Amino acid sequence: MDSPRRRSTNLERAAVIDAARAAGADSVRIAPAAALADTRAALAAAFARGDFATWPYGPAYAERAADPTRLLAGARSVICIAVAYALPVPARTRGRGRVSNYAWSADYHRRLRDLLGAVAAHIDACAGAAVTAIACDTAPLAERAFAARSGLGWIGKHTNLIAPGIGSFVFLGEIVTTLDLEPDPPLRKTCGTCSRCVAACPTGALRGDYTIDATRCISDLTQRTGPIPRELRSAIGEWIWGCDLCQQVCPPTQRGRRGGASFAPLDDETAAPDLSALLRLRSAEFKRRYAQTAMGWRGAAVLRRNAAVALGNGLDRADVPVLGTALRADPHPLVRGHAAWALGRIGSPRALRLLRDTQQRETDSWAAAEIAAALEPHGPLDAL
Ligand code: B12
Ligand code: SF4
Ligand code: SF4
Repeated sequence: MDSPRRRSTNLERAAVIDAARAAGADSVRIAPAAALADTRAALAAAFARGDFATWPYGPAYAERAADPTRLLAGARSVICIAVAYALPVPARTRGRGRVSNYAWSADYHRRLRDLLGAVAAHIDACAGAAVTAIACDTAPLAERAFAARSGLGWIGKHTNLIAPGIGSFVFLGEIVTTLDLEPDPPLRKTCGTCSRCVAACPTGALRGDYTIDATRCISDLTQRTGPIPRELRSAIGEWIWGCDLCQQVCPPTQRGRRGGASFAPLDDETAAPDLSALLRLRSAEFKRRYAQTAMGWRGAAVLRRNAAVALGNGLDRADVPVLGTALRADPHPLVRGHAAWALGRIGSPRALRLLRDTQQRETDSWAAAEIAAALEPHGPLDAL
């Protein structure tokens, strides 16, 4: 690799792919780094529709994400890698929440960064110069679009990249380089007439035309820091971080390869947390148990809020006392307000009494409004 700008030989291309595989990539393909005009337009259209209104994305992000030369001046190639992470889902048990498979083990951002960094360092050493930049989730790069362009997979109606033989439970990562590596062709595949993911989505986030209203996606709802819109709370079910429903029903994903043992849950509480315990989670325990996973970036109060919603959806009167304690004593109005909603959803006489008793004492106006809303009659559930 004496001249970073010339088209690589097959040997150099093979060396890059071998290095990525040796570092742990399950699949590696290469795309040209030329800007993707149709992706820029697709991103801009999605942002204009408000599909990503909860994210700080706009026209400037669309420009940057569609053009790898914004990440690395003179970029010629994007080495796209996929790492499989799917493992069998624990049996569902009453009182336990659901966590998306991607967040069960050590945070994938760090793992992918290590993998990509090792390959990039190898390429730089061979080139005798710094010719790489890496991206995984945090850099402004349309990762799925470049992965699709490289033929790493195709984008399904659930909007995730589906890698042949592996499915969509893959993390993506990219090494952008000024090396001119021989690119791979894109796959010519679509979902055809299948629309199982669209039917499986409980919030109607998927439109079926390969776009998503991310503001309705449970993955977004469980990760945002503010209140979850009331009308979407019941559709969240017991998910307390992320959601896998659209991928679990996806045929090529069901047939796909499993991830390695290092993606196994850190412990039972990580993959299927006890919801009552999660509702009482405090900072020290949060740091010990969750800070090293992908659930670690929003803090303990967000997980307590999510536990409150999941307990409300469990409709179990046995959970009224723990929700009552959160309603009266949680330090965060966000948690108190969602606990109020959960008690209203359970709607037992004791739950309603707790709401009434707390109503006058609540000092936060948003939480007080939640208590008032929870005490309003809400149809058939009142009869439970
Ligand atoms: C913001 C974000 C989210 C948001 C929005 C998700 C979304 N669908 O965009 C939320 C919080 C909802 C989310 C959820 C999840 N995410 Co996320 N997320 C991202 C992030 C940081 C940015 C995505 C983005 O820019 N979205 C904006 C949309 C408009 O752009 P896009 O998806 O990149 O590209 C679409 C369009 O541009 C269009 N498109 C592109 N080119 C073209 C060309 C033409 C002609 C047309 C018509 C369309 C078109 O198709 C693409 C797919 O829809 C990426 C990392 C990254 N930088 O890419 C990870 C990423 C997409 N997420 C990932 C994962 C794992 C997830 C979850 C599975 C986690 C979970 N289980 O909860 C879910 C999946 C939910 C779902 N059904 O999509 C992986 C996806 C892996 C894969 N196999 O595709 C990524 C790539 C992270 C990574 N490095 O591995 N995520
Ligand atoms: S992750 Fe869940 S909520 Fe989001 S689109 Fe898929 S099924 Fe719908
Ligand atoms: S479930 Fe069907 S429509 Fe949805 S992504 Fe998978 S193959 Fe495509």
